Amino acid sequence: MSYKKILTIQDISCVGQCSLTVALPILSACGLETCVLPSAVLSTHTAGFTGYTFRDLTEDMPAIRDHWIREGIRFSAIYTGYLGSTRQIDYVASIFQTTGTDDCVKVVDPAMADNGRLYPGFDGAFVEAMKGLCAQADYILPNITESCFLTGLEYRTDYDASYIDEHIGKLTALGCKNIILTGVSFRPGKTGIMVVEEGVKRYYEHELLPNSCHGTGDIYASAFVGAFVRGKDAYTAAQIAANYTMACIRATAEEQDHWYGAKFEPVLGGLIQAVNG
Ligand code: PXL
Repeated sequence: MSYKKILTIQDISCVGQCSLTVALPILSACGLETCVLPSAVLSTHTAGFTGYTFRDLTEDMPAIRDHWIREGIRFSAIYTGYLGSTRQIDYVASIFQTTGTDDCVKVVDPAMADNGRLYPGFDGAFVEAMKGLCAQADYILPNITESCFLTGLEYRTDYDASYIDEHIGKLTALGCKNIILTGVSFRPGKTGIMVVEEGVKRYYEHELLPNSCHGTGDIYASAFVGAFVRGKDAYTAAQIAANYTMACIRATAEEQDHWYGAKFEPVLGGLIQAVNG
């Protein structure tokens, strides 16, 4: 295999098993040299903790980008997650344009919302800027809530295939090239991933586990990117990531107190096997 260098841009939540503390180990386990650009540093993530610190690193971004350009550093893939400010999105777009190899794969997880609501601190201006970034990506990984904010569609928990087709139509109209829509559930007890690549739709349905954990969107996106950049096709990478995420949720279910994240570490071995299989 050619050794791939990937850049991931998302926050460091010092405690909470999400964003960079998840992406870095997962991408490394997938066999990728992983470089990071922290978008912000928080004492914890924002879902369930109160009084967390938040340092926005927007101001550091242009100097970091310019140093990489001077050093001739180029990435085979760039994957973005939770970003720290609306203004930062312009810097991320310029990092796409200036630090990618000619065939750089750009993946955007528009990590900004879940369960029908934006995360604390995000607003309409951020959503507008995120639409532009999604249009520049090769692959986007929204959940249904994020897709609602990107497309203006109403958030629903009960829907049929035509609702999902509307999402895909509107995301495509925004300029999104390939879409991995997560948390798509057509029947009780099941959920899945709708993969739309070059206009071709494929659905991977799997069990809906009774417990859900914070941070599984980041686990899913990181495992998808890891498998995809290692050469799996998008549908296979989507399956590998879904199976791994389920293993993480199962590993977490045993401990009631572990409410703030998913125990992704003990089941990394299964992901490594799947990616190398
Ligand atoms: O998992 C997404 C995420 C990432 N980073 C921070 C968050 C969240 C979700 O709440 O708060 C800081």
